[in-house]
Amino acid sequence: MKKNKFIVLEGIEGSGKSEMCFYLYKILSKNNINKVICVRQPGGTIICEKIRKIIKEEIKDDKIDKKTEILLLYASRIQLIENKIKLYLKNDYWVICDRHNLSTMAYQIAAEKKNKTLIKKLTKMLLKNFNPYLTIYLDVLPVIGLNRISIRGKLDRIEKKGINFFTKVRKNYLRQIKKAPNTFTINASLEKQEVKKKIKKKFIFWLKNEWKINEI
Ligand code: Z5A
Repeated sequence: MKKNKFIVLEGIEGSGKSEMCFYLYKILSKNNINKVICVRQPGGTIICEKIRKIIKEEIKDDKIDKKTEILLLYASRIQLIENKIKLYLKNDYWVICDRHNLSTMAYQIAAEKKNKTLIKKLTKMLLKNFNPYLTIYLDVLPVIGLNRISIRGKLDRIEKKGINFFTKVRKNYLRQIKKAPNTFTINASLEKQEVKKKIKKKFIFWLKNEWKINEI
């Protein structure tokens, strides 16, 4: 796999990805690595944020088709990669991304198994060999993750799908993670400080070994 500074966080809702993206950012900046950006999928550019809104919204009198959803996710992903991520990587930035292709493998295959072939074809055609050099999977039990986000407030279209759906999503993640290179899993059902401690330890080990950053 080609070495790059593209790092992805994956996990179901309430696993703590958004917070941990900023935690990685902080770890890097504490170590004088200041060329870092955080982005999310779907989203991350003006066009991608518009696509995100369509994906997440519940639209009265119209229902998004499962294939439309997949195509929108890839449209947003490619837009973000080509117009932002690659440019920043080229300028020697670290790019920390909240979700990437494994999300589609986990969510859209849980929504409809027969779309696996389409997803694989789109991955091959559109992403080619462009992969994150590190993926951190935050593994939370669906009951815990859903409880965290229900405390937070109103649920969106996908969040409303319920425990059975998220149990399938998690199963897909665990299956994919086993096959994915350069990945580590963190038990994200634990208390926040404990999760941070585990991430810090593994991330710093990775930086020292993969990037030979010794001063960390
Ligand atoms: N989606 C898809 O279907 N296919 C795809 O290919 C892609 C995405 C790329 C994006 O919405 C939606 O798109 C998502 C999947 C779908 N749908 N859903 N549902 P999003 O960005 O709004 O959703 P999200 O990515 O899951 O974000 P989230 O719900 O905010 O979860 P999070 O980022 O993992 O967690 P967080 O925001 O950091 O924390 C959530 C809350 O839990 C917050 O109040 C924290 O303080 C709390 N938290 C976090 N960790 C802990 C611990 N350890 N203990 C206690 N409380 C905690």
